[in-house]
Amino acid sequence: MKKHNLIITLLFISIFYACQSSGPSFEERGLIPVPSQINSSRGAFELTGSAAIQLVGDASSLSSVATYLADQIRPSTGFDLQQSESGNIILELTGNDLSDESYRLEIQQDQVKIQGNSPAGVFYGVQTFLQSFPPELFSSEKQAVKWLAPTGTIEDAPEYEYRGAMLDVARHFIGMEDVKHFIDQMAHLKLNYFHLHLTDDQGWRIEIKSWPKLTEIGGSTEVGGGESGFFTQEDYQEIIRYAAERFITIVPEIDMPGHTNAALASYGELNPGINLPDGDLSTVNKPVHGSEIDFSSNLIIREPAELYTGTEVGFSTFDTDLDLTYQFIDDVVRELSAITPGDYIHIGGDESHVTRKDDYVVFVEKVQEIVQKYGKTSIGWDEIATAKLLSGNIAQFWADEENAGLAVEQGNRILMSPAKKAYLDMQYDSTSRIGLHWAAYIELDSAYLWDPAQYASGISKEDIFGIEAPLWTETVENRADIEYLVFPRLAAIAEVAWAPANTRDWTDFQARIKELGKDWEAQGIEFYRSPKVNW
Ligand code: TNX
Repeated sequence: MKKHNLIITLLFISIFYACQSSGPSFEERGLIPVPSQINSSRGAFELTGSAAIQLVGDASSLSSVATYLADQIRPSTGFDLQQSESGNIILELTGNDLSDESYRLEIQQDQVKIQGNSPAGVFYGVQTFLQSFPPELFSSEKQAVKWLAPTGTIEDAPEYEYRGAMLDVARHFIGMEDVKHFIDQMAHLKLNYFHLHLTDDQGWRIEIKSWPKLTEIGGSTEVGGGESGFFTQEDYQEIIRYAAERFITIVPEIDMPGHTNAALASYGELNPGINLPDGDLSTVNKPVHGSEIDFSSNLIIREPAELYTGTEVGFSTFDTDLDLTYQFIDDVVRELSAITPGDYIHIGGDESHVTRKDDYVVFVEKVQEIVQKYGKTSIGWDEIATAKLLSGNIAQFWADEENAGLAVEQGNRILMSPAKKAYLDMQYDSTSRIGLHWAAYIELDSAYLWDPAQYASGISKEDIFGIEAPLWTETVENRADIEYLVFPRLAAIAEVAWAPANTRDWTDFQARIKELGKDWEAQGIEFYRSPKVNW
């Protein structure tokens, strides 16, 4: 009889737990980037049509987060979440520190609470909350699914302040809808800076009203000579707003003094043709497309360069001795700064192979001053550290450890984008249908398995401003190409940037990315099925 009782009791206990744990745990939901701390309780929260959002704290600064959450949930569930004082999904601003991106997410059976000291923190809590539901949540069409999220508490904060991705819209122009799609995915991965590579030899993609031919002529073509385009200043501001709603700051790049053929094709008067080493014509480089030199009089005849649709670079340069060059840059930086709310302007500075070294240094120093004059801080590729950097300026490490070291020695911080790990345009392996491989083949495990603070000698944790994954588009023409190279690797880089190295684990990531893959499938994203994952 006693034994009988025990069996019945055990039966009840197991039925109780079976009912409680009616959904997967957080661990099984595949949260990426991995949160700092997860405490699972065995239960589930069910999202239903009667759910509503309650704002606590400064409601005005949270209302855009609430709108975002409702917009994300509506298509797949059909629920139209309203704001209500008794809502069971509570978004709470617990402090007033905009630089604090941490959050706390508590899911109970009948209530959800997402707290942060800044709206960004609350927003990241919302991202984790969304990832806690079945993948169908991310579908754009209504799904017949029981919307269960596991109960428990998550406390989380990012390791690095700058977590970015870059899109090269110069080599191939990438239009508004694809840019927004890219931003949407960045937001899901808690990335907060979006670097737009707006100009290069093959195209100038941002309208500058005082120099209209930049886009009329310089924006008229792209790699391969296909149909291209550019962003008007209004388009650009639409991107800024769309990103800002997702707590993403735009970093616009004007690449110079090299990578400037599109500008030199638009305005012949800027085209040096040549860097004249005072009178010594024997060491003169060949004129840059279009301009000519009259060797008898030592005179440069400035003509527009030809538009360029190839992929080899390193042949173009601004004339670093020409006053007009700096007037031009002043106009560009002035117009761009006026429509860029973020702190940073990226000044490029890479691969200026036909600019003489001394000229390059003078140029970078002058351009930094112009950027500072308009209230912004410069970021530049690691070569800029060969110049004297202004305090607070950032060097973006992509290839040269020595350059990055020069920046650290000057007391400047580093944005880590080592090409061998973080370049999204590198092929996965020799069979990848697009991509380059000059730096490395980068399979998913390689993109994941590195620690920015250990990667390069002379760069330690305190020197690192953040991590960025650039997508160069020499071989990328459309959304399918973008998706193939960016996913799943961007998720790996996002976790490298968000989670401390000692909380990351490749085996665990393999299991979680499989779940995230289902979210991508629900959105119709054609990601690369890396053989490193059992999808
Ligand atoms: C190097 S990275 C470049 C780009 C190319 C890229 C291709 C850097 C600062 N310069 O101009 O698009 O390689 O991977």
